[in-house]
Amino acid sequence: MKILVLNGPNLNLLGQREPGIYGQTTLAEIEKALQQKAKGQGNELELRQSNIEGELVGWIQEARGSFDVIILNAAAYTHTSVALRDAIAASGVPTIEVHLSNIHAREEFRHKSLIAGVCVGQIAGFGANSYLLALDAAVNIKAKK
Ligand code: CA2
Repeated sequence: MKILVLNGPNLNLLGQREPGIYGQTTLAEIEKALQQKAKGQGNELELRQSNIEGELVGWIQEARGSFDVIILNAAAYTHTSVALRDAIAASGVPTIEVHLSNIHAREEFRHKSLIAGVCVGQIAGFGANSYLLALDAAVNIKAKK
């Protein structure tokens, strides 16, 4: 199975700033752990990060026909982007929403996810492990198909 892992704005700074909220693990370290786990599962991963909303939209559109599942941490765009929501719905690729922090236990503006309604499910609050749990969920989605 082919899985596309997308990370949104500022996640490239992980482990370098605000370790109190987002932990000390860098994005490169998360990606390495994901690659290792995916290899063990026999899955193929492609990992991308962008600070640009339109770039994320383009990647989601292009995923149709090329990827079986998308794992997406849309970061701040989670709470603002109708464009990302529409792209997920249009692509038809099952998408798992991921967050490092528990967005429901934080500021009120983070409680609302505009993408949640078009995703298969949401994994939030487990730090870097949220991504690894999402890989398990991806395998489960595929197995059910
Ligand atoms: O908890 C998550 O994974 C978030 O998607 C992270 C976003 C935030 O806007 C969402 O509400 C929840 C923020 C990502 C910014 O990451 C940084 C990492 C290090 C330093 C500064 C920002």
